[in-house]
Amino acid sequence: MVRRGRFDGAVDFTVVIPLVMGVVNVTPDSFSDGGRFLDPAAAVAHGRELLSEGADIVDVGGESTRPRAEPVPVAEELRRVVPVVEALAPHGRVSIDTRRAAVAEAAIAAGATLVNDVSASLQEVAAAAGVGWVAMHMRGQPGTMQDDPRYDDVVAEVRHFLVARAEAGRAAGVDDVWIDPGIGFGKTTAHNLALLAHLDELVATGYPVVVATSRKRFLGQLMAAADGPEVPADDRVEGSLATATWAMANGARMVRVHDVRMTAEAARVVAA
Ligand code: HH2
Repeated sequence: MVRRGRFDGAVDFTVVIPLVMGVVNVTPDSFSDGGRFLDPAAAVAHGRELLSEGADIVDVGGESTRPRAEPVPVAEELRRVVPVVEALAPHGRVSIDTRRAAVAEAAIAAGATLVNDVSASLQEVAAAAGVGWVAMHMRGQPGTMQDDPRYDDVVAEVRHFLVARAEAGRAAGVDDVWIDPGIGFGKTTAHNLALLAHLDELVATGYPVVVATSRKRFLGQLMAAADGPEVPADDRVEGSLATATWAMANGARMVRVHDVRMTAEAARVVAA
């Protein structure tokens, strides 16, 4: 989002404020908010609250992709997300967080204008509908992706994969292609930190970068006191804001978060 104005009535400024994507998980088992918004009315109310807090887009998902999550039948995923997308679309921009073409298509018909694709394979669906597409990197599948993930050079391998997927998206006819390193998707804490430390290498590809660290497990490890227990998901807000701010300051054009108000405020400050 571009913002123009003056500080202290003296200096003109034009800044590009990174976008904030707010998470609406219509699931019983998401790692941080599972079960809270499974009821469609609760999910819609939550999405509207996130929009009022400054979310530029709300990301509706009906299948948890946390480590060891069980796949959800397509009919159940459709039942969870379509009414929520339909109810939120008149109030703000909506993305659909799915790995399934049928779910993406139904959500687009209900008003979604961005496919947030952790499988990085739905470019044809996005192209056919003329909507945006986020290609995310994942090593393996959610059920097993955290079983000893290994890379020779995580930053180079993730960048190579994402550029190839982004080019496939452009070739399919998607105008609005985003790339996302997939923090926590088949990655150790060291891999996540390497990707965050070298975010500039993804930014340098020229494709706009999305980063989603919000409440993820590596933060629970990093936030823990020496020899202390891992900090639980609900108490990872400060780590989430620190890493979202880091990502924005290093060129991410969108961050996907559970805690929207504070992240939107941080986005405005980072941009300035
Ligand atoms: N992470 C999650 C879900 N969707 N989409 C993108 N583009 N990037 C991500 O890193 C990403 C994502 C996992 O987080 P969450 O939705 O909070 O949990 P769950 O998968 O358990 O529903």
